[in-house]
Amino acid sequence: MRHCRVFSFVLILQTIWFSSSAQECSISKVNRIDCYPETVPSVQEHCENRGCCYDPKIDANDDVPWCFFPTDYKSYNLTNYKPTIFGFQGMLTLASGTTHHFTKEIQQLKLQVFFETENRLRVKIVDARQSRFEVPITTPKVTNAATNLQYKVETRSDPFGFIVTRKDNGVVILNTTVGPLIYADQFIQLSSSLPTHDIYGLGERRGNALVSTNWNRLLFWARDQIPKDHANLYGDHPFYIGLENDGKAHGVFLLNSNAKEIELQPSPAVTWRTIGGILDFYVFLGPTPEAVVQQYTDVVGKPFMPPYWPLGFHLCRWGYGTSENTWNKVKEMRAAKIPQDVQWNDIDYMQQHLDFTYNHDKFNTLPNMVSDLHNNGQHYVMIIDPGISNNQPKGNYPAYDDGMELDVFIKDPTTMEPIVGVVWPGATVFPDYTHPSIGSYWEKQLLRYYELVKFDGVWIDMNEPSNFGTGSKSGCPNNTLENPPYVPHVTGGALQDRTLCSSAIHHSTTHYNVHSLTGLFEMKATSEALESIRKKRSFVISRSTFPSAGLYGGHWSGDITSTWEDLRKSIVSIINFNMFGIPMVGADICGFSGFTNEELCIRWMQLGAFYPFSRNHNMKAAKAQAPVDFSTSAQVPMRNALLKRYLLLPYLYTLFHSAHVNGTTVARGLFLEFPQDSNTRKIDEQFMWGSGLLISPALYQSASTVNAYFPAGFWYDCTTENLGKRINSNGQYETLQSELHGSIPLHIRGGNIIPAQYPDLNTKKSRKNPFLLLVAPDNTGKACGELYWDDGESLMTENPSITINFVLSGTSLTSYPSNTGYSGTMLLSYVSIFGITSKP
Ligand code: MIG
Repeated sequence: MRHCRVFSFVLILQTIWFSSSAQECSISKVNRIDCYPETVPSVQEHCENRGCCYDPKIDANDDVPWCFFPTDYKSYNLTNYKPTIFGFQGMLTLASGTTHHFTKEIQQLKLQVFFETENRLRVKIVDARQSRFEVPITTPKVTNAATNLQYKVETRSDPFGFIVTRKDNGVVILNTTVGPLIYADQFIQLSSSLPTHDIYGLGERRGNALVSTNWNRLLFWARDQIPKDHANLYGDHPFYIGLENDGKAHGVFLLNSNAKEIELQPSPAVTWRTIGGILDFYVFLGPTPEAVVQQYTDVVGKPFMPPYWPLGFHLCRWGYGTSENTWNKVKEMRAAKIPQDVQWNDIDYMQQHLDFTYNHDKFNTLPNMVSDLHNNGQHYVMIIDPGISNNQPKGNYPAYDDGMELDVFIKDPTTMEPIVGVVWPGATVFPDYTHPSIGSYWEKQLLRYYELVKFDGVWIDMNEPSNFGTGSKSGCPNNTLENPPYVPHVTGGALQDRTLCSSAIHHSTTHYNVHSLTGLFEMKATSEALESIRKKRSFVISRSTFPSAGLYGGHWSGDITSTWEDLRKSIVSIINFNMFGIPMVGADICGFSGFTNEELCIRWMQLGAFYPFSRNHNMKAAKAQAPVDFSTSAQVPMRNALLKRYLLLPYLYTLFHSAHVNGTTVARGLFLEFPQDSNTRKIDEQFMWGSGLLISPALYQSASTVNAYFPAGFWYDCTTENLGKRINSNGQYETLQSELHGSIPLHIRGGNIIPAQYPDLNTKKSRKNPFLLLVAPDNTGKACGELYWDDGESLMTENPSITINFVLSGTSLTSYPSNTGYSGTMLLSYVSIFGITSKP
């Protein structure tokens, strides 16, 4: 066997020798840039037609490119370099005599480099002669170059490449001279070296927090896809954070909504590959990971400020079947004294799955249930899907009739009539959320329904958009949007799989360009409609998201399975969406599909009590999994975990406010908080709330202990069992007790003051209880913290609030109130100072 391999290597070398000069192609395997990303057998001729180097695969499972760019591959040359008021610009011209290796390569490009802030750089490459699709989200307009730049940008002219260096230590953040720029109408590719293997983000995906750089091809195209590894899931977030060796962090964001691949390579390097739009890169210099997230949200927008009530516990399921069953669950929760703020309904509340209707037969008491919720200080959220039935009797279904009148449905490219797919109600058409009239259309529908049922928030599902068929009921035309020269390796194999035709017509462009923006723009329409209907802060949870979605709502991680593996993986979703500027995120507690069991569900309730968005939800066929559906002994740890959440809600709310104002994360991975501590880089089975609270859940079957990592410093146990017990860590693992019927391990980090409030069965009640302070001194005896408070629901434009800073120093604890507009009563009744060794 061994012998054969050596023998075939000899043959390869010969092949290369004959195909191109050995010089150009002698690139070590690790450094190769893929010239033939298609899934096809390796054919020498095909590769050489692209002017690339050929090295046949010996092992089909080998990920090393068999066709790769030679070092002297001709592509664009930079000319007309010229400093501008915002940075510099230049022309990129396809080198003369270059044969077009990719379909419809663009002859001349314009390069614009913006020194937007001292630590934010933007590099934009567009067609010099005609405009191409650009993502219609609002980003900062910068016209003057910033000063005191933390980065340096250099260019190479022939062939074109750019190099971004961190000025203070010379670390090369990006160097695109490692491969050519390819810029064809439907195939754009750029590669760069990476200064580190420690790459985070890039979603939406299932996997570890730390992304592998071992020929790892990540896919981006919104898709209704049960979460599994290596698949493109519901949202598109082409943003990564890199942690450099010394703990500094940078981020790179490609603002592009077309179907994409981002391939991470072991040298390490990255290749961006998109089949439309333009290249529009933002580079963030940090230098802390949190600063990178703040700089990213400076571009895509700061997260919305949630009302207070969604910070409570949410209960949902698909298949309550009747409003009585739904209502009974609420009553059982109350009787069992388990906190609950919000009751939800899934599609079974609707009349034949029609949006903006409810089943007057089975859900006849729905309005009464909602009043009862409101009378008890609780709230109600229901699902809305994008698909609007097109086959109701005329005059009977305004959601369709209004849409036809306003002409807001996505059109079939062949007939120019609304494109028809199949979703829950049967045949449906699809609102074009990019249409200028969509806001008034959508608000009208929601308002009409609001007159029947006084919902408080909206859950938007299926907005990838999902279609049970492929493309449309009548298929898709055969054109270059449906069958592009290159199709990224999207799950399902084709762009139109489980969604609409790529060439379907939107108001000003094609589905090909805006497909992955559907969720984002539906979130915007829904959030704005809710605000104008309720005159209060909106609450929207969406399945599909895109950068800037955090402005309008939150996300749940979709149809995960009731397994221990998915329990563990849920933490990565929480961490990632916080990095994406969407901190209101959770996973279906106890799992969505499959059958949960008592042990798994107890563990999941313990963990889920610390999701920023804490909702138990499952599918129709699965058995009931609300806390009250388990034994009374199981309910004890579930209740206690939720009470602990409610205790800490003032801290969580303060973190959400800080996210809203500063763009910081609410829940974060340890690598984000302790980038200097290399032990944290792989950890994704623990996470933090802000920088003060460490959550170390038990995630394995039959476990009664957790092997938890503690970065250097003081950590104070915050469980009832061991309250105040201190760990003085040098950066070490500790084995923590976590009995199934006990508490989830929680630790307050020395140096923090956590504002808390006596818990209650919902936030309407808990908000009236006295506050407490949990004070955790660091090794110098100091601690500080903050409390943000307001009435929890007024629009932010008319919202009196108060911020109080707390400082422990020496023997005094001082509070410093600021912006004291809030006039409600706030009573502080208890202060707990940890780690005091002698009586004060
Ligand atoms: O085709 O509304 O992810 O949470 O329960 C499935 C029914 C549609 C998918 C959502 C899930 C929801 C379900 N929906």
